[in-house]
Amino acid sequence: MSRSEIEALQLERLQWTVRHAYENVPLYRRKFDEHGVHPDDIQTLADVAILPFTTKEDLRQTYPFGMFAVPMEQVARIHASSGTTGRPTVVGYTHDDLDRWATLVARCLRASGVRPGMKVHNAYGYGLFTGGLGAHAGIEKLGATVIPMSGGQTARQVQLIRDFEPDAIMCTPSYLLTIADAMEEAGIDPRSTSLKTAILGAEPWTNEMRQRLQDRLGIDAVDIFGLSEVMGPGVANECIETKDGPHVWEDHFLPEVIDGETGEPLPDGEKGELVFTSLTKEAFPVIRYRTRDLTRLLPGTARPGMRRIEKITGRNDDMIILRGVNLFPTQIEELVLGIEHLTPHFILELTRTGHMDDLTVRIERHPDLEVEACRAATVVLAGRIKEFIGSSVTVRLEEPGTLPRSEGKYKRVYDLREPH
Ligand code: ADP
Ligand code: K
Repeated sequence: MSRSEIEALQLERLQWTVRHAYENVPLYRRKFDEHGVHPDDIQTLADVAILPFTTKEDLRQTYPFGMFAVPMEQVARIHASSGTTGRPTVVGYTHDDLDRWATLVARCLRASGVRPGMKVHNAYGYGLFTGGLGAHAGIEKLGATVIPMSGGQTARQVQLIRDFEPDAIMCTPSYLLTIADAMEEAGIDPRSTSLKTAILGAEPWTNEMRQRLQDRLGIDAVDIFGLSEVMGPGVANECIETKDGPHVWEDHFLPEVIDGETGEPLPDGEKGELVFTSLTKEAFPVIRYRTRDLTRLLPGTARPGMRRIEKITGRNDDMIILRGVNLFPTQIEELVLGIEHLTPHFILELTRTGHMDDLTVRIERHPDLEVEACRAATVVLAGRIKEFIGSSVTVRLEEPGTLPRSEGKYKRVYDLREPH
């Protein structure tokens, strides 16, 4: 579809969604009324900006099913967010919602180079988390063969990858790193397996991490983005031919980027908080949902009708404030992976002495390289971080295999400061 065809479809679907939400979800009706807005006011796409935002707090207040827009007997499935940052939030899907979701994940897989007839190893966790079942249905919908492995049991994952010879894998980027390590431990060269493509998401990761994973496993690594409140995985996906940030499937979602402080919409190209309005969801429509993810909207490339988002490297909740400087774990990841002797296995610890916050980067040394060279690399890292954030941090070299390994979404930051 061309840009103008997409926009025409978006307007029609936006008008339907806004009315559907207003008529069937008391919270939306109350918020619209308080704001003095009505579904009839939506005459153009830009009119979306007159509508009030929806936040995770709205979902918590209506826990568990208060924001469902259809009677319960029409809800075919329930999921809950993994609750990385607090109480889980609950979402629901009608049969048609599930069908559209599967179709969108199938579209993501196709954009990633997967084709009917290929085998896909699905290592996203199955259960309430949208990752596992969301990916599963999309693989089936595409006409590929799904291997429903779920997360964990890493040695078994490696064995099944060897025995079943999948073409593609879906998991978090940090878990793929764990799997690559386990392959080496099992005496398997990670470049020698049948895998050609990895569709990675559910947590922020950098282009430097992409490069490492691609080199180490001899694969293409493609970014898939999504969140439970908006649907689950498959809201946006990179195209394998460009790998330049996920294209948003704009026939089903209307993205905006806003100034997180003022709530004002920002023009395309400016960085801010990503906001989504669903356009086709029946059971759980969302109006201007604030994701807290930070990115910018860019023109489409491989799929010119749709806009892209810049690869998401942080969300508001992950931000570390160290002595007044804002810092994202992915910024450290970028610096770490720019130094050849350092491994991607690191965690960040925040501590406090008196009124002073301290950041310690604990990083594993490379098992095959000289300890002294690794130690020298940590000094280089400390220097680059100081240059980048303007204050000193401690970098501690750890023995190989001693830091926690990812089994899904990786916990990179440990805040050991006293509650304040
Ligand atoms: P939770 O909020 O509990 O983590 P979800 O499982 O729905 O719940 O996670 C959605 C969030 O995961 C997104 O808002 C985003 O922060 C992160 N995320 C998902 N996919 C990606 C991706 N490809 N890149 C960066 N972050 C991602
Ligand atoms: K996620």
